[in-house]
Order: sequence, then structure tokens, then C-alpha cells
Amino acid sequence: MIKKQLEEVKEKALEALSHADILDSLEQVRVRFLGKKGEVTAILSQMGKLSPEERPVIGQKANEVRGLIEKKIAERKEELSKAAAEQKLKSEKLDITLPGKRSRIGKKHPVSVVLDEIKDAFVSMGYSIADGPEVEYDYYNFEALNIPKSHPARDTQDTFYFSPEMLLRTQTSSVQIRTMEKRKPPIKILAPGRVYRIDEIDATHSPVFHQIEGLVVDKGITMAHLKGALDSMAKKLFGENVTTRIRPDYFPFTEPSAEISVSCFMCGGEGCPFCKNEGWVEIGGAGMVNPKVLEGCGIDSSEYTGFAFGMGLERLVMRRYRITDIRMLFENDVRFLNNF
Ligand code: 2NL
Repeated sequence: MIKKQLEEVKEKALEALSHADILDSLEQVRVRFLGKKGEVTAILSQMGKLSPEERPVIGQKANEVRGLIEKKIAERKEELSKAAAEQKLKSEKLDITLPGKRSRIGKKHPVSVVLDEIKDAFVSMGYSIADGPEVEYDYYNFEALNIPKSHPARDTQDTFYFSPEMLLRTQTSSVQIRTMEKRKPPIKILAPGRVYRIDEIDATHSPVFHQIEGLVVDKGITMAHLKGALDSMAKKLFGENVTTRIRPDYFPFTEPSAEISVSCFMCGGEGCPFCKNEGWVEIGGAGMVNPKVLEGCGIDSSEYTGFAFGMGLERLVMRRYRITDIRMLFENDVRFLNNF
């Protein structure tokens, strides 16, 4: 009787197992037959009713059935796990032969391109690069440069003040003054940097721009040294055929003062629309450092002389790349910047 029940349970279990096609239903089968309240367990609990002769025979049979079901469950479990793993691998398949997504690499801003070239030109002539604060004392920005409070040159630069004594620098000359105060000649520095002026924004004006100033102070420095330095820079920047021209000008911090031009690098000086038929393009100003300025920094002007020059970097960039609107250099539109 029990033996027959065991046979039936075995068949039922094998039948159920053949339908179990996910791991969860396999567990349901295990509970249904082998669990505490399972069908095999229920049969085994009737063993007490058997006669002593029958007990070992049935016992053995029961163990066989339980063993078989356990074994089949384990086998099926193995099969299903394998299939599940394979399925997972298939769904997560990665095609490593597909080309990757290229990330776009940035490049140097045209202002940096020209700045680096100018720095290289002067470093190769033995200059050091100097810098200083953009928030500056009135003294270093104006007073020490022979521009007293009453001077009309202040009007054109009237600018961003924090207090009567502090402002955003309007020129990088302040860097040179600080250097002359700290160090004895010989001095040979290039001072590039951002400067600020109250200017209405238009095609050629921006309240923020960059200036490059140079300063050389030593015994016996003359305007010929200035001309040589400018010539050398112009050739490096615009080509070997370019020459420079200096004509009288006025700055409070230099005496004598000069306007610097380079021969037109578009037409070679013949005259063309680019140089407005002049054959020359203005790039900045220069001069011999005013003795008052040297003395103010504690440098004996009977022993030392010096030259200085200043150029607007954006203007040079615009000339170099024929950009007609300065705002293009500050808008950071990559469609524009990708052209350089
Ligand atoms: C221009 C003209 C110039 C200087 C800057 C300078 C600095 C010291 C002493 C004397 Cl510490 N001069 N700098 C000299 C002449 C001209 O700049 O057109 N800049 C855009």
C-alpha cells in the first residue's frame, strides 16, 4: 500500500519536474514533495503503522524515492542555472569591434596662440615673463608712471575703482613698476596680462582685454635697442620680410615716446585695403623710460636708462587672422574658434 503510494509520488514528482522550467518553480517542486509538509514526508510519517518486517523494505524504498527526487532536482537546477547564465551573457553581449564615440578635443584660443608666439620671441631674446595683481593700487597703475591725479591721461582710462586707492589695472605697467622697486638692473621682462577699462563694447573695444608690455633697464640702453627688439619680434610674428617703423608720439611714462608700426604683411608695404593704403599697420607704443619713473622706483637715472613698449594683444590677433570684430574673441563660439 505505502509502496504503491511511493511509486505514485515518484511519478508525480518526475512529471512536475519536467514542467519546471525556471529556478523558482523548481523550488516549488522541492517544497511540494520534500518539504516538512511535503508529500514524501507525509508518506514517511506513516511508517509507524507498518509491521517490523515491512519497515526496512519500505524504508529503503522511501529513501530511494527521496534520493531520486533530490538528485533530479539537483540536476535540473544545474541545467536551469546554466541556461540562465547563458541567457544573461547573451543579453549583455558587448561588441568590442564597434568604433568608439570620439570625444572632441579642444584647442588653443587664438589669443593664446599669438600670446605664446610673442612670449617665445622675447624669451629667446633673454626676457623673463613677469606678472602681478589685476586688482591694483592707484599708485602702481598711475602715480608711479608719472600720471598724477590731475593728469588728462586718466580721463581716457577712467575705470573700475574699488576705492579711491584701488582699481582694476588699466595697463600691465604696474607689473614693471613693482619689478623695478624690488630688483636692481639689469632688468629685462615681458609683462603680459588682462587689463580693464571703461569702454563701450563695439567691434574694436572691450572693457577687458590683454596687454603685452616689455621693459629693459641697464647701463647704456638706447632707442636702437628698442628698435632691434621690436624688429626681431615682428619678423618672428609676421614673417622675415616685415620691418618696423617708429614715429614720435606722447606718453607720460616715456620720453621720448614713439608709435610702433609694422610694414603691412598683406601687401608688403605697397598699400592695400587691409592697411588702408598706408603700407603700415600700427601695433603699439614705446619709448625711453621717463627718468622720473626710474627715480621713483629708486633707480639712478644718471647711471641707468631703459626702454619700454606696450601692445594690445587682441588687436594683434585681429590683424594676424583678419578678424574684424573683437567680440568674436570673447564669445567662445566653438564654430568660430575651430578656425584657428
Ligand atoms: C600702448 C603703449 C606703452 C609703456 C607702454 C612703460 C612701462 C613702464 C615705464 C615706461 Cl614701467 N613705459 N610702458 C611705454 C610706452 C607705451 O604702451 O599703446 N599700449 C597698448
